[in-house]
Amino acid sequence: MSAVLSVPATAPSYVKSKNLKTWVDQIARLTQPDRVVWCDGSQQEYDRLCEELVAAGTLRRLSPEKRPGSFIALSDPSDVARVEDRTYICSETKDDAGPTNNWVAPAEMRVTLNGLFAGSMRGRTMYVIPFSMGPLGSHISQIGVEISDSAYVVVNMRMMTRMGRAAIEALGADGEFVPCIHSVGKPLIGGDKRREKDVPWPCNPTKYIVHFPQTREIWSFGSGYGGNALLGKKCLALRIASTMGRDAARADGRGWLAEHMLIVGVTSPEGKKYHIAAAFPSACGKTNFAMLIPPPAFSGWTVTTVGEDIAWIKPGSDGRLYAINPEAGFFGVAPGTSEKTNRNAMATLREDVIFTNVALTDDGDVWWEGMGPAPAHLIDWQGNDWTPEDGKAGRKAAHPNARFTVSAKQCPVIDDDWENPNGVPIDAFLFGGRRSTTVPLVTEARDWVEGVYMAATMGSETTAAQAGAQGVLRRDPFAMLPFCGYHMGEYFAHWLELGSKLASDGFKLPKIFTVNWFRTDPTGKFVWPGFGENMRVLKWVVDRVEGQAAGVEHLFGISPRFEDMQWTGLEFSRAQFERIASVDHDDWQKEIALHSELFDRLAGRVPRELEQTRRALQSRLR
Ligand code: SAT
Ligand code: MN
Repeated sequence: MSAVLSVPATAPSYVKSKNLKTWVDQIARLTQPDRVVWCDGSQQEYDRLCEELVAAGTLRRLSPEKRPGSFIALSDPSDVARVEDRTYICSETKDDAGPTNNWVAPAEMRVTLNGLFAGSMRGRTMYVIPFSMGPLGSHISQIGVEISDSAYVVVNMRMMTRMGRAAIEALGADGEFVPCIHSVGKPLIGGDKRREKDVPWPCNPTKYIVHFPQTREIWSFGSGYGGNALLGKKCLALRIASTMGRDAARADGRGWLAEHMLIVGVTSPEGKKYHIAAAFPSACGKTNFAMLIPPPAFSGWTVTTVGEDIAWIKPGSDGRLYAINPEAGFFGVAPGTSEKTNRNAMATLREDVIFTNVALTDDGDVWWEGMGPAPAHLIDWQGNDWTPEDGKAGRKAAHPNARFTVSAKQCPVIDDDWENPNGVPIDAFLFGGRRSTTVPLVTEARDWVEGVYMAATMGSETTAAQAGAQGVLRRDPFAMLPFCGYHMGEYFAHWLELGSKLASDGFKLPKIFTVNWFRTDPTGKFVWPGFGENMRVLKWVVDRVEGQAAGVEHLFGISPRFEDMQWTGLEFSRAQFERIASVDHDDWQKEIALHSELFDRLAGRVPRELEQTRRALQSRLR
């Protein structure tokens, strides 16, 4: 059982780190909780907290027959996605954060945060949540400790990370940890007079998601939603870790990469295994791609999941780049997931899942748009009655950014090496945005610089994963726009420098490709079937890695012709292929203007090689 302690917090005897104890005391003095609980990560603790969350109305237990061990949470309607405009990188200088991040001077932000957090946990329990990003005790893992007043955060963190006593033991007496402070806000919500215990999803209209890269601290206020509240994920494993990887380059001349990438293993019928890391913006199908089931015509090929959201990538001692998945669970988008689109995800979700903002069926199960035919009656994500008539009127039963939280171990195609502390060797990087026009199905970069250019200038139409308008085309370099913890121009330079350093050290660098599954026809329908059929693209990619597939050079890289891809088992005509593979000069004139716009925005910090690549592309267009 976890230790329940009164304030001041006496830590359990297995906590050896003085720094940790001092910091916990300090935060308890600031936030003034009624009690402090050190989380040990045990099953009993998880079960007890789930019971408490059920009693508080935050969680509802699903049918033990239909969905054993599972729960549904319905959030406050104002707290359903990451809040990018409330997310800050508080580096010493504004220039360090760069023009794509919000910045406030650290000292000023500390004053604001101290004001918000002072007494913010009064009447509440403060949980101390130790966790490891990466396998426990591995040399490449990072320990974090999240302090939170949300039990929902505790139970989600237990699935998403290696959480509890073992992380404290890995920290030992002198280990370093990333301090993460999270509060959903003050007990009285938004000025109304309900008691906190009557509010099933406490949160605050004021939200701040703040990173201090220099001191490697995270402070998050006001939101209980995944990416804003589970601080090991985007905040630590991407924003803080990306700065760690850059800082490491200053020390060893190489450094490493923290990327918004899934990692898959692809095994050929001959038994040769490849590993691909692929970056897509949030809610663009990373989870589906990570669990891809090859179509029948590809019998003998298997795809296994190493990770579905984040990759940490480091140079190995054998001249290759290795990637690990720092997470232990999946926080995936539910809508659109079905037996047809992602059978492996559906199998992963059979039991022991926390669903957030999906719809509840009358028999105690879950439903969401895209799962299959809608039942005659549901409780929607806002707790209201819902019938298919409402659906026809355009009211969604599940929020478009509804999520599932589940342990990666439950995935039927989890890769044997998914917890290998050395990671897996990467053969290719894929970068893909959501583009209804312009960008062809797949293009190989001719070299590292051209690949970095493709990734740097990537655009994507926005989704429900971030608060704000959907379907707006924006530049999302490397799918890292909301997740890079320092100046984006410097991030490009880090990629380029790592590549050239490793090349001169005799490394075999992964090939770089850009992909787009999302081209539409004039009626707005996707032309490419996607999902399992993406195996056809994967095969072309691994054949290119082997030097075995043909393609043609065009404006900005090499793409397959119709006859260069395998079509058995799919009715897909040359004309359809043309729709998703064409490179239109007028479209590319407009596209390259958007590249220039991005580079202008990063004024003076875009590496020379990328400027040259843009100019070369421009002159080929003329
Ligand atoms: O909300 S999360 O950041 O955890 C998921 C995502 O938007 O990619
Ligand atoms: Mn993501």
